[in-house]
Amino acid sequence: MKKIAIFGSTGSIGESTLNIIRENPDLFSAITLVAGKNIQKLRNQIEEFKPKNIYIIEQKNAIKLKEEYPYLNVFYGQEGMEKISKLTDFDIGVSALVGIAGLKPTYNMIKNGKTVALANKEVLVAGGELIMNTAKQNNATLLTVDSEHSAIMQCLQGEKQNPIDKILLTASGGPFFDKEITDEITVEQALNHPTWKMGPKVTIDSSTMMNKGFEVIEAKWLFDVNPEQIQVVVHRKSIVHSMVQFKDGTIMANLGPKSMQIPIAYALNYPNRLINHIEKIDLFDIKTLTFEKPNLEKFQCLKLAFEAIQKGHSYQVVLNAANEVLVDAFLNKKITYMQIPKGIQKMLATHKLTKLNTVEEILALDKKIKEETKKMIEN
Ligand code: MN3
Repeated sequence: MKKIAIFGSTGSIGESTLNIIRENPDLFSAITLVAGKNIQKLRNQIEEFKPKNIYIIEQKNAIKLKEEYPYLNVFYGQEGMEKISKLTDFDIGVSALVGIAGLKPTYNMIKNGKTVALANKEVLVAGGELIMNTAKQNNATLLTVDSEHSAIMQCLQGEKQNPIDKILLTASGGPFFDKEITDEITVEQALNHPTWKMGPKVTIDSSTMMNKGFEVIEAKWLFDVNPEQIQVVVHRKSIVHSMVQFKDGTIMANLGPKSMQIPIAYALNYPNRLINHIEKIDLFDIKTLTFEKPNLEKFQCLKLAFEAIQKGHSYQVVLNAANEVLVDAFLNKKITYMQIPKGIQKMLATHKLTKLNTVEEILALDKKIKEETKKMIEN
């Protein structure tokens, strides 16, 4: 029986993880549930999954839950997050908190040499170099539940001795792949993603292809390749989840249904596959698969992500922080669509490479860039 600690249990990755635990009660249990503000959802999860440790942000909610469930270890606030992420009573930690807030708790788990299933993008985009070094030093295992990276991980299974020639990272292309990108693009148009239903920030990142840029950065760190070895391949049907090309010309591809539950289950039960009830794909229904090259002049955000990799780790922190503030400003109709890449470019241009040795240094740079980006938008 594997004990799972879920950081972000009330979000969509958290719920999918609990789904898998629910369907496989003899294989998994949820020992730790970390939620944000949604006390009622957390309460339902406590009733059903009987965890040992829980976290909720606000103290008053923590007090309530302690009264209702006196046998639970209840944590809250920043200090509570430090403590709960340093517990070692679990087998796999699922890192699915939203935003940069996920970085420190994930770092703590890795520092303790634990196995972590990564869903939070910031952990590698902002934490890249530090996270990978810390994992190596402490013998921690990093698994990923991002569908593309899970696909790559699966393509690399049993291929340790074979160097990678290229990673072929697939992308759906978003709503504007076949359209022109102009300043007239509205929030509503950008939020209308053709294949995936996601939160507003990620949906905008998908439309600008910044989401793919972040995934290029993740792939660079996870699989230890150079940016020239990563080719983004636009594949509109999202049937191929990514591929690896080897030096002999062989391409290994991972195909399957569009369901987050599959990569999550693969990480939880790694390296074994779990049986599920998800509808299988029928190749005769699909008939054709298409692959296209993204235009980096059109998708400036993707180009900027490649630039940030070339320039080094601290540039990736800047890219992520500036993007977050600019996307928020676009969603609140303070800036136009094209001002997102323009703003990021400005922030990258004024940055100088700095060595980031601790999580605190990364968080400080993140904060500084966010403040500067806000100031830039106001002017
Ligand atoms: Mn993905």
